[in-house]
Amino acid sequence: MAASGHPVVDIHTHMYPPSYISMLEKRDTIPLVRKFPQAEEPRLILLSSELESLDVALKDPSAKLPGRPLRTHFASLAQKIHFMDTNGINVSVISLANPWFDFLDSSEAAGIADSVNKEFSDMCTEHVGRLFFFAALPLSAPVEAIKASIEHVKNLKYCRGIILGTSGLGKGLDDPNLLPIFQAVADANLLVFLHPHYGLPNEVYGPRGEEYGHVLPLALGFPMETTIAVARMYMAGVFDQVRNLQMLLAHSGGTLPFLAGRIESCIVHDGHLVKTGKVPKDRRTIWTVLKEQIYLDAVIYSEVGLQAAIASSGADRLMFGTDHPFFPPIEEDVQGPWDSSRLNAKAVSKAVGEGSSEAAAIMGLNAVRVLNLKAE
Ligand code: 5CU
Repeated sequence: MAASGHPVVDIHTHMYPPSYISMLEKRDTIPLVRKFPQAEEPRLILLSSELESLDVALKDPSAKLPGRPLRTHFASLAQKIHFMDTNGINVSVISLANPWFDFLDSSEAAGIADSVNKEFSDMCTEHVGRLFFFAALPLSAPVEAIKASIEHVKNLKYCRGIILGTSGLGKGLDDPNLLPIFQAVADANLLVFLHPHYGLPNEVYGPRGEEYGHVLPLALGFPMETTIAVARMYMAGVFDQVRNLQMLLAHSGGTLPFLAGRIESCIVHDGHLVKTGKVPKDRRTIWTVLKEQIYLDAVIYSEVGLQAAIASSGADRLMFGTDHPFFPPIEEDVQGPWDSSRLNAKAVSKAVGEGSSEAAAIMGLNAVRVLNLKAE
C-alpha cells in the first residue's frame, strides 16, 4: 500500500514472455532480437525508426547499436515482481508489448496468441492478487478465429481486457470489418487498452532524425498515432455503433485531450460534412465520448499533460502506469526505483494534490473499480 493506505496499481506495464522472445530470436525482419559482437546483451529491435541503425550496425561493428538492450526486465516474472516491490506498486495489470501478434502469418496467429495469453494467465496465477492481465488478439487470423480468441480470454480468470494496436485488421480502427470484433470485446465486458506501435512515417523526422535517437518517434510519433486512430474511430461513428465499448488510451490519450476542441471546431466548420447531414444537432461530441467511453492512463510524466487529461475525461477515468520495462534509468541502478515511474507518480501529486482523494483514485482505486481487481 502507498503511504495513503490505498493500493497503487500499474495498468501500463508490459512483458514479452520467454516463448515470444524465442520467436523474435528466429526472425530477421523487425521485430527481432539480435546479438552483436560489440555487446554482451542482445538487442531488441522493434520500431521502423530503428531499421536504419540496424542496417548500419550489421555492416559496421563499431557503429551505434540499434534498438534497446534486452534485459531480464522484458521477460522475467521475478523481475516484474521485483520492479513492483522496489517502486511501491501493489498490483500490476500486465500486457504483451508491441507489436503483439501483428506480424504473424494468418495461419499461425491464433495458436500462438492462445498459448501466449495462457502464459500471461499462468503468471497471474503465480501471484494471485498482485497480477492481472490484458490479453492480445491474433488480428491477422480470420475473423472467426479472432472471435474464438475473445471467447478464450474472456474465460481466463485474471484477464481484464485486450491490448490493441492501431492497425486493426490492417486498415485501421475505423474499418467497418472491425465492428463485430469491437462488439464482441465489449459484450465480453473486456476493456480495450489502445497502444501505439507504428508511429508516424520516418520521413517526418527529417534526414537528421537518426541523430535524435528515440526521442521523436516515442515522444511524438506514438502519441500522434493514438490520437489519429481514435479520431478516425470517432469520425466513423464507432463509439455510437458500439455503445458499450470502453477504451483505455495509452500515454494519456496521445494529444486527444489537448486537441479535442480543435477536432470539434473542424467538424462543425466542415461545409461538406454539415451539408451532407453528417453533423446532426444531437450528435455525441468528442467531449462526450471522452467522458463516457474513454479512460486515460497517467503515463505522461508531467502535471501539465495530466491536467488536460483530467479536464477532458475526469479524474475518475485516469489510471496510473509506468510503461515498465521501457524507459529504464540510464545512470542509476536498474534494480532500484525507476525515475520514469517516479515522474508519473509525482505528476499525479502535482496535478491533484498529494494525499488527495483524486490522487488515491488515479494511483489505484480507479483501476480497482473499473477493472474489478479482486483476487478471487
Ligand atoms: O522504447 C520503446 O520503443 C517503447 C515501445 O516500443 N513500446 C512501449 O510501450 N514503450 C516504449
